[in-house]
Amino acid sequence: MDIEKIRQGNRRALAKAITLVESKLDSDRVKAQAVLEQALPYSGNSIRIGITGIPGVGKSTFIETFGLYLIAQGKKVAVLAVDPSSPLAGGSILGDKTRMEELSRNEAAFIRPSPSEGALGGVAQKTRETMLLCETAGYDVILVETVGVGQSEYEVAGMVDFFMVLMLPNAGDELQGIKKGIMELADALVVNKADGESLNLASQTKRHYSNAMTLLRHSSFWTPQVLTCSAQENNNIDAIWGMISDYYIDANKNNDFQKKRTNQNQEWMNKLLFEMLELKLKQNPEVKRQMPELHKKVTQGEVTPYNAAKTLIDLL
Ligand SMILES: Nc1nc2c(ncn2[C@@H]2O[C@H](COP(=O)(O)OP(=O)(O)OP(=O)(O)O)[C@@H](O)[C@H]2O)c(=O)[nH]1
Ligand SMILES: [Mg+2]
Repeated sequence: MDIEKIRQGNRRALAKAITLVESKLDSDRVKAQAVLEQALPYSGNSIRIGITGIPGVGKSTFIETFGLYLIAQGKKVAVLAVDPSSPLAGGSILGDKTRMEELSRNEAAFIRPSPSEGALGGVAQKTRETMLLCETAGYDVILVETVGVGQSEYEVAGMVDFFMVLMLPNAGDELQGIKKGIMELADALVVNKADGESLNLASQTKRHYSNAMTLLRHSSFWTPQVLTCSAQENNNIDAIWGMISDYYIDANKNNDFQKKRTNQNQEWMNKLLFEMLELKLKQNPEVKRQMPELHKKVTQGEVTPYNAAKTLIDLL
């Protein structure tokens, strides 16, 4: 694998490296890790932005408009997706490239649909690694899209610098199916579709969430913002980039930017470690052999659950 070609912005080389990273073969995994270690010194120079929201809120439309705006500012933009709902290759998010037609045709944009379900670390692992490759290829802004249902929002929040939740303009709609936990992770709530007849409603919704947000715990140097925009009419998109730029400046003041990434990496490493441990345990032939027997003994009250677990773990 030619890291130089990736660095020069060769799209084919980048796509090839991503395919390697996404491969399910154990032999490819080893190769992929070698490529990633070569890429590491050149990665990290981007701002990573997570975008979530319920189906239909306008994520794809927003990414099209926002991505084109960033490109007009001279940025190179990569769009990745974490879509746990679609185990089929290709995923469903970003499948609708029609909503990102102009962006997908732009030379300064790189759009990659969600990988199919991965082994260790799942889809999130592959997206993290793809992100590093995109950075090596010189993409300045990485947009990671996920649909706001399930667990993937938490995974995306854990891999980006700035996490944004798109909302619909109808206040009172009990947080619009967005869990409170997600609100706590959000660096910004953006009420999309603030246009036409929804303009007033969007302002009301903004006030509603501004109030709601002040009640939430936020363990960060940054005070989450609530904004409105229209992805369709290209309104207030510049304000959103302005906010993220402010965040970047704030985050760099006390080295919080790097600290956040370091924490994310360490947490991820620990998560992988436990996953690997579990896998090793499950694959151990002696564990496999003794497990059913021990289950039975626990059921029959002959062995305590503690001792049964200890017996198995001691086999490793
Ligand atoms: N009025 C208005 N409509 C919008 C805006 N943004 C998106 N839409 C419309 O809302 C619908 C859904 O937009 P998408 O961008 O596909 O939404 P999404 O969040 O990507 O949806 P999923 O991919 O299904 O999760 C489309 O019909 C868009 O044209 C906006 O700013 N204003
Ligand atoms: Mg979409």
